[in-house]
Amino acid sequence: MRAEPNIIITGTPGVGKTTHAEALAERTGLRHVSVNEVVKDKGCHEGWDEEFKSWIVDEDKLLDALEEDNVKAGGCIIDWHGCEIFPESWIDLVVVLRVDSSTLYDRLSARKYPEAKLQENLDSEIMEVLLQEARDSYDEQMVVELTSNSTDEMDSNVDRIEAWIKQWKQDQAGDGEE
Ligand code: DAT
Repeated sequence: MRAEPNIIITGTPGVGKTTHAEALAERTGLRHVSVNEVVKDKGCHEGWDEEFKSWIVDEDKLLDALEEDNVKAGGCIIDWHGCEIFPESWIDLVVVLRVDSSTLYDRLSARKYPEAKLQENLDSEIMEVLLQEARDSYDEQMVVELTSNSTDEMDSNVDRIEAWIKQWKQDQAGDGEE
């Protein structure tokens, strides 16, 4: 039983996961867990992929590191371009952020992604790979798809998730009293 929920913010690189997670952490006091940073800092990888300029993640090591960090106790906003590795029992809500292709192209170009990596991520967004992964891995009611093309959309997403957290806590408190 968790006193505070665990929320995954997932989606293709560039959709706005980090920006959303940081805004939510600031507003709610929940902890932003950047999985990319855990992978890097705790060495949860099998080396560096030069073509894709990214770490080759060792999922077992990553889960061990998150377990050691007591993530399953709750109160975490988990930010990663994947969600299927987390046990369903750890998670209360999965937010999948989506963007239009042209917006994603601009954001990933600004990051100077190599061509192959940029194209792969654009394809992944068009094919709804992360949305499908979330739907395959979690109960349908736990998965929410939100668009993140503009700052207005981001503000409204953050409001909505904050309201969801408040409601979740009220529900938990209510359950405890019965
Ligand atoms: P991610 O963590 O998914 O890779 P990010 O949070 O680093 O994405 O955002 C990538 C860039 O896009 C960054 O410059 C901030 C900008 N951005 C993200 N979400 C946005 C939104 N809803 N409206 C406008 N800009 C956004």
